[in-house]
Parts: sequence; structure tokens; C-alpha cells
Amino acid sequence: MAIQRTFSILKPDVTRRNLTGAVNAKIEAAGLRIIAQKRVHMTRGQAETFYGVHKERPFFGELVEQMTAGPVVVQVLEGDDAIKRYRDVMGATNPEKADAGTIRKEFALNMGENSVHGSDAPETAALEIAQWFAGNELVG
Ligand code: 3AN
Repeated sequence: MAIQRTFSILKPDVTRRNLTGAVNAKIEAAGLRIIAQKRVHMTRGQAETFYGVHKERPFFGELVEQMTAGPVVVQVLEGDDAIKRYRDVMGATNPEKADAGTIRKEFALNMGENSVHGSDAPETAALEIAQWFAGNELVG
């Protein structure tokens, strides 16, 4: 399988509970390399742009509130089949349905405060990475 890059966010519920190292340990144990990382506090506009595909969903307002409630860590992860590999270690969106050993099973609080975001396809990964990082910030 080809080396791929994916975009990740450690959400405010992770920074608030001081779990960034614990989540990064799970990411690295899954064989993914963190090739870019920074801590930011998203503005409302940035969160609305980022989650634009969910604009019409009933939870959109809550999602934007939660993503701007505190700092996040934005990351680029690299590895074999990185998009699927990361989604596998993230676990299901609903933490109650997430498999044992996944990030969301261990750390997520609920559907909204579910600890991590990971891109769902190569096209969205490229767009999401470009929203948050300049090319020279990715050091593989
Ligand atoms: P995933 O992050 O697993 O790819 P998406 O893309 O369906 O899930 O949803 C994006 C984000 O929207 C989720 N990470 C979660 O924070 C939030 N979300 C999704 N569904 C709900 C819901 N029913 N209630 C509250 N928040 C939700």
C-alpha cells in the first residue's frame, strides 16, 4: 500500500484534559508518523469553513461551538494507507460504538466531543492540509 498523508485534529476535549500525549502515543503505535503539528485556537469562521460540508446538519452549531471552545492540535500524519489506518485507530464517530483499543473508545466523551478528526478521502485530506499548513511545514 502506498504512503499517504492525512489530516488530523486533536479536539478541545483532548487539550482540556491534557491528553495530547496519550492520543499521540496511540497514533504512533498505529504506525503513523506525525510530520507536522501545531496548537491553534480556531476562530468561528475557521471552524465553519472546515466543517462546511455539515452546514445543513442539525448538529452544525453545536459542532462549531465545541471546536472553538478551546485550543486544538492540528496535525499531518503520514504512513501506509494513512487515511484508513487513522480512521481505524480513531474508532466509530459514536464512542459507544467504537471498538476496544481505539482512541474514541478510550478517550471520547460523546458524539460531539469525540476527541479526534481524521480525513475521510484523499481529496478532503489535501484540502484540509492546505487549510492549516504551508508546504514547508510538512517535514516527512
Ligand atoms: P467522523 O468525524 O467520524 O468522520 P462525521 O464526519 O460524520 O464523523 O462528523 C463530523 C463531526 O461532527 C464528528 N466528529 C462529530 O464531532 C460531529 N457529529 C457527527 N454526528 C453528530 C451528531 N449526531 N451529534 C453531534 N455531533 C455529531
